[in-house]
Amino acid sequence: MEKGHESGPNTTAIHAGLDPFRYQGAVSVPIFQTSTFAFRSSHEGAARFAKQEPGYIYTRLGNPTVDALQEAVAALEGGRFALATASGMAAVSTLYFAFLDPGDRIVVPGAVYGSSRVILEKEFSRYGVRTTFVDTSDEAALARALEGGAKLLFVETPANPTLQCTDIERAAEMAHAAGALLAVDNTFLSPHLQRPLRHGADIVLHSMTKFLNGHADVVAGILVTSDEKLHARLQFVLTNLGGTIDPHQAWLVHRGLKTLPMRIERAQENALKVAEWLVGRRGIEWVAYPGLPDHPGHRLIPRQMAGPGCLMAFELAGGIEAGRRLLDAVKLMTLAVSLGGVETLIQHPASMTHANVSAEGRHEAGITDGLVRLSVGCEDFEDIRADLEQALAAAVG
Ligand code: LCS
Repeated sequence: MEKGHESGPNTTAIHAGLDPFRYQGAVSVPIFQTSTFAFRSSHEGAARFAKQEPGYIYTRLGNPTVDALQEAVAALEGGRFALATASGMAAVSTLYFAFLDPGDRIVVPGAVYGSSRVILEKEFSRYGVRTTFVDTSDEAALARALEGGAKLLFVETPANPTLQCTDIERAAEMAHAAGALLAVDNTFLSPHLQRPLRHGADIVLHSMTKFLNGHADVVAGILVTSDEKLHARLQFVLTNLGGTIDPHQAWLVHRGLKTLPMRIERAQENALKVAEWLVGRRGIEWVAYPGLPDHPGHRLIPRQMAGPGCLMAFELAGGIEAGRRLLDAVKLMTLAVSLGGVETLIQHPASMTHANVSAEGRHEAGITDGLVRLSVGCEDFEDIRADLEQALAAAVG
């Protein structure tokens, strides 16, 4: 290939992290299902521990299958380093543990994944970490929240489940001016549609349970950065606290990753059609989807997002009762939490993913009781539409 040629997203997803001739020509990276690695001599063991010689020691500290996945995700995010974790929450808690000391302040949107919020309120508060919740899509409010300085600004964009979008470049400028690091949870879009490091974020994390794996069969997470010091800090905390990924889990995610661009493109095409079909339909109060021109996040396409993604939220006339009837009436769509798989999933955040957030917290974050979240998958659009149509008829008549 000519000098300076940069691989496209499909090529990167399929080939990054794989060198068949490293493993006897194996085109799929082998699963190194081993907890520990033998040393040829006491000298070699000591040299590996002292980092004087390369080589594996123990799977919590490093494993070839895990390395292949980390290389691939780092390449997709345009980052230098990645650390795969046992779950998305292991990535979030590693981030918090790595950078928050007693007395430090973290600024986060009220609308984040329920557990990312709850561990700050219930656990990190025990160590004297202070949390300020703010709508990070509102620049004036974000500037006020960062007054007086902070250690970490942690943004989810689009946010779970309200789909509020935050301008990453502005957030990075404001965070850095306040002396804070910017970490972005990129789970909702994946690196195929958004690469926060390019826009000034210091760290990107994912629940790989979602789009990166894409097949609803693994729980995993990852942390990506281009900063060697931040990586070293995250690695120290992750490998010592122990939220590392298992090689088999890593292999499954790596397999799923290869079709990431294709899955996202297909599901996103469906999502746009579903959102357009829902708007103005009888019984639908509003639809929140960044692909709709009236969504406040729409202005960030294509500046920071290559597309609006596959998630949307909508509110039914008749609130929570109508929402329950809808969830009970779906036939093709699956009533389940999680998102980002090939199958369309529907759920009710107030009673499910965000039930652990107080009613007041949900209210402030815009998570209304009647909000229904849809993760549109790769099925045929006409089948999704027909299912929605019959379920809506059952819910709102
Ligand atoms: N970050 C985001 C944006 C998420 O949506 C989730 C999980 C996590 C982090 C945590 O990842 P996990 O540990 O589950 O891999 N979100 C879920 C959701 O919306 N429904 O079920 C899980």
